[in-house]
Amino acid sequence: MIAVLAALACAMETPVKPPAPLPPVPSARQLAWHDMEYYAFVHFGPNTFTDREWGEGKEDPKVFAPTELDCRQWVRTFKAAGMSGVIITAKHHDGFCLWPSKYSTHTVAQSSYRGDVLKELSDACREAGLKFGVYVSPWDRNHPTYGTDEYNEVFKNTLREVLTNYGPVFEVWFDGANGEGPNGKKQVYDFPGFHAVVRKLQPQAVMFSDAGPDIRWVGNEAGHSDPTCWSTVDRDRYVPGTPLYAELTQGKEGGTHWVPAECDVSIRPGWFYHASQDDKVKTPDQLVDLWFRSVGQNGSFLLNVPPDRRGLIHEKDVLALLGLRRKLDAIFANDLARTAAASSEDSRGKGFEAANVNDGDPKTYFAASDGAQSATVTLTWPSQQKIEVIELGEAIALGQRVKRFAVDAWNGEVWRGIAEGTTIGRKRLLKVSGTLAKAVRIRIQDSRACPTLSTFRVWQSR
Ligand code: FUL
Repeated sequence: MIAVLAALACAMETPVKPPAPLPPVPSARQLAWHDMEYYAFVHFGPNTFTDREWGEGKEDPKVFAPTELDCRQWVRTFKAAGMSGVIITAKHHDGFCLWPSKYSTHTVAQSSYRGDVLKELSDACREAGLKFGVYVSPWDRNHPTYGTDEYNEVFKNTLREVLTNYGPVFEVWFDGANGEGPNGKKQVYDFPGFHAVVRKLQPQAVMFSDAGPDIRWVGNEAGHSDPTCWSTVDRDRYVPGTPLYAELTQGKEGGTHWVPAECDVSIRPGWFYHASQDDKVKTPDQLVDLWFRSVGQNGSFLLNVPPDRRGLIHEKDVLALLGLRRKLDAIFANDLARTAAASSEDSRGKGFEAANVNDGDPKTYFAASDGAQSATVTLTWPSQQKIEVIELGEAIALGQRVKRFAVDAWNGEVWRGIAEGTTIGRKRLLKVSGTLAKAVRIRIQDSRACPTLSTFRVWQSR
């Protein structure tokens, strides 16, 4: 008897082990990137002044002539909009460098503007606490060595400049476009060599392309993923410039590598500023919709906001960005889950209880027992609530697991289905427009391994 009691006491004290990770899992740099969620894209260069989208590289660099360039105005705007960072076209396909590169004669140094845009922007970001990232186009329609092996060395040297002189870089954006150079030749890129330079100089930076290695293009330039969105793909099937569109949008269940989706889109029809598009800036409502279809579908939202010929973010774009912020603040006004009692019969034990989903701490999570492929977590209030949005999130550090789920509401008498879906991933947002409920529950119906849930929020809007 005593032995049995002792064994029992010992069993009770033994902490419950966390679920084993389900590979592939995100790297530390990818986890940090996931948390950035929403950041700005900036297309700026000679195209801004020639009214083009793809410059030919033959433009006189003097056309680049912003009259009131103020990167602090950009960063102030992005910060007020709630963005976490900026990625700028340090070099677009026309080859023009926004910094005075030693390896090109087509740069700000030869332009009418003699400053260093990368320096101004990276300084402004540091002051404001925003992260700084760079788009460096491998395709270069200006450089005389393009199409030869020598160009790969030139490109590595330009990367070295950009990655050494402007402080920490959170993301390096490699575009997939690969056309002819000034000599009509195509380039065979040394991507392994480019990647090695980035890893050496900015080990915390994630690299983007339609083949990763760290972050993938979402397969469209419309700013959304798919309601089914896995952070995994069979990465080795991809080479930059040969996208597998549908797979990029949905990812692949059971894919070999963790390469999450980034949803890029412009706030205007073009990536560069065109005065003729001043009346075509996306509305706050359109941007809210994209928020739900990017951030709310396990992606990040990379929203392009192109500076105008003054070198400022145009008033109309500022209004749209602040309008989006106001709407998001109103939608995500009050997390009712914080006042609910969380329960589940499926917890794997101490440390992994249902209460971890609504404690406001994304690091703690609910987890089911090993071998389970389903689980239910319920939030209950003493009185009826009116709810607009459900937010779910998995403990993605352990891998993406959930394949199918449903959400139900209890009106005091019956449970009624209010939402259902496939994947969850880092964040899944579900609109449930004014549902009245005394309790809500998520039923995870299928999962690749025992399900985890770090977040279950229930938003009341104002
Ligand atoms: C594309 C480029 O060709 C466009 O000019 C733009 O930079 C967009 C974000 O990526 O592939």
